[in-house]
Amino acid sequence: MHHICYVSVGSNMGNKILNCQTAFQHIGHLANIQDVSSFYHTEPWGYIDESYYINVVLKLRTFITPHKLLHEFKKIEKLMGRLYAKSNSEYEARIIDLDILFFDNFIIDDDNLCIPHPRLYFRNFVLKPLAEIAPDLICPLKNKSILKILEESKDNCIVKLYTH
Ligand code: PH2
Ligand code: MG
Ligand code: MG
Repeated sequence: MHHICYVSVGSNMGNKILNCQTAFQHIGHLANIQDVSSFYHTEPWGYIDESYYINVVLKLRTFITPHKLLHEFKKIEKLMGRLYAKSNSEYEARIIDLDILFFDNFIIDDDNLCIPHPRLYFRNFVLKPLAEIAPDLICPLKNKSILKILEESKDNCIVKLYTH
């Protein structure tokens, strides 16, 4: 049985575009990348940082379980040199961040994994690229389309299409 999964990819350190592309290569060994949104240049959400992010959303087709995918994503983040703070309650700059947004219409809420991603509704850096590739996707928790969730979003952080 295959699964369809949406993933948020973000970087705000070093060569951000290259970091995202390197992550795509690693992800390509775990899943078939079916779609890639545009790259977006985004204001840090939830904390103050001078370094804007590059954010992008992927659509994946995969045969592995959500927990296995999470585990593999953590391995990719470490392999790419991401450092983790002692505290996990504060945001900080990162080389790469891979977050599972949706996994089929699964609803998971355990110690390690929460799907749909619990903060996606408040984050235009996720909703804008996601709405570009999956406007009609229905969130199984809200029973609303991504486009509708984006329209109702109150986030006013800057999210701009990245142009070279
Ligand atoms: N990720 C965060 C916190 N804030 N802001 C932007 N613009 N992009 C991100 O990917 C991001 C963030 C936590 O993972
Ligand atoms: Mg994140
Ligand atoms: Mg993360």
